[in-house]
Amino acid sequence: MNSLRRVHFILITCLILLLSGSASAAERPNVLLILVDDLKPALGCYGDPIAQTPNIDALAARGMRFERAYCNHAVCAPSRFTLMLGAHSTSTGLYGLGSQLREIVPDAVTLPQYFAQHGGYRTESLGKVFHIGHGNHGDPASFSVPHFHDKVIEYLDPASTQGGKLTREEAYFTNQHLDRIKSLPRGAAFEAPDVADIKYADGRVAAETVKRLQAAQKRRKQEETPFFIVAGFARPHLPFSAPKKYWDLYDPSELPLPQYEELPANAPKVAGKRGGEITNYSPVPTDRNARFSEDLKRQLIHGYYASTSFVDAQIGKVLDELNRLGLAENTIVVLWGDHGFHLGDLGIWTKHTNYEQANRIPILITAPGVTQPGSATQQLAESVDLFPTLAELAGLPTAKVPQPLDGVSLVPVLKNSGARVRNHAYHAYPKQKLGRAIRTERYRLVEWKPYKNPSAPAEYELYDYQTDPLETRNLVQEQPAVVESLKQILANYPEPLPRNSRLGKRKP
Ligand SMILES: [Ca+2]
Repeated sequence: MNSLRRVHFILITCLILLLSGSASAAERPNVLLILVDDLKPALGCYGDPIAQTPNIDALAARGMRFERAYCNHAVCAPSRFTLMLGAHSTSTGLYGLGSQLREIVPDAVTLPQYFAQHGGYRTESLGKVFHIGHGNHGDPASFSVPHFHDKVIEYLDPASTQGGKLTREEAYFTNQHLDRIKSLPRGAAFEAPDVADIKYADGRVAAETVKRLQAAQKRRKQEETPFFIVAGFARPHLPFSAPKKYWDLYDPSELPLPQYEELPANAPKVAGKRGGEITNYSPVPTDRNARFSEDLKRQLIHGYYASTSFVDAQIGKVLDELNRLGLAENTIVVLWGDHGFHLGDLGIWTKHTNYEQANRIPILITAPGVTQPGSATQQLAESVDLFPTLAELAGLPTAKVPQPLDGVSLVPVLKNSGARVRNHAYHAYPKQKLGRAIRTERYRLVEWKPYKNPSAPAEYELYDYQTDPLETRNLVQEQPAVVESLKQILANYPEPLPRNSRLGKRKP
């Protein structure tokens, strides 16, 4: 072929691809999806003055940071289902830690499955991806190869487990003795042994992800197969088990203590939380209403930050390898926290609420050729948006899947941080009543409705983040017009599906 003919051939090929709106597998970008358990935006790139997270900050500097991103359901398993299905928990009925995806939505096509079916991707998963434990065993149908499983609850110091006994949360996460958890001893809330990163699961998951990237690069070169790799990290989920060197990054006296430790004034009782998951760890008081000593608060907050820095270092190893292999220019990288975390604010620890700290999450998206380096947006975003966003970025057909698709594509925002594709975020959390929330730039409305008698009067909460960022007062009585406008947004959502039968158990 002479050079003129070659130019013609290339131009015609480009035109065909452009007109067909799709590319062959060989041209598709790879996807690296990094999931971090219980990670709130306590990160340098989100302006946290304490956090030491240089690797996640470097990732943010390569792409777009979503300043107003929210999970759809503030606990591990249901939140991960919302990400993987692009569907709200209230659209599927997947509300519980023990909810079985294939029992409730048998023909669901998950995000990686969609990429395999429509884009010829090889899909792989490592570490904490689907929630495993509490009766759940993951979803092998989602991936091309068996899942690389490792621990979430992990101890190295024998003193953390009363000399090597099976502790409550270890049993939950390994599906053992689920009927008698409270008879087991409590494990430590934190430990800081002087060990190498690889001694903990996140170190091993990073090392294995590095190997998978190396193999994926070869496969891409030899067989032109794009990859969709999901790497899930366990920290900063409790227990805060992290090597000593990450604890040493912080001066405990400089850590921020919670500013407001009461539940919001005039809020419905069902909305609040005391005790729960945190009380399964020693030395936390077992009395759910007990106040924590300042020393304990400081240790827990220290543990959260140390665990985040530990995870950051592991993510750095994966991203360094992506760069070294020359894959960064053709790989979409997403970092996502499955929900936020209360560090003693409102007197609440961990998650399981419809309040700001349990629901606001980090979302970072780097899409080569689409996102601007170091960009940020105020666009409200939800976990469910990642399904249609990634599909569009990869040039896959507009997602048509058996499950309801509640997400909207954020691609217009990735191209232009000022573009707007939604004016609120939606999330839900089931307690003694079902709580559903609308978060706008300024307000959050939460509706709490009984399950059995949905026509019974609902209870409401309203918070104004402009005048009361710490959620100290429910303003539902003071601001009826705002309440009414947010109720109208909520009314546009479908009736929530019933809570499944396993709910009602404690949700760690
Ligand atoms: Ca989680």
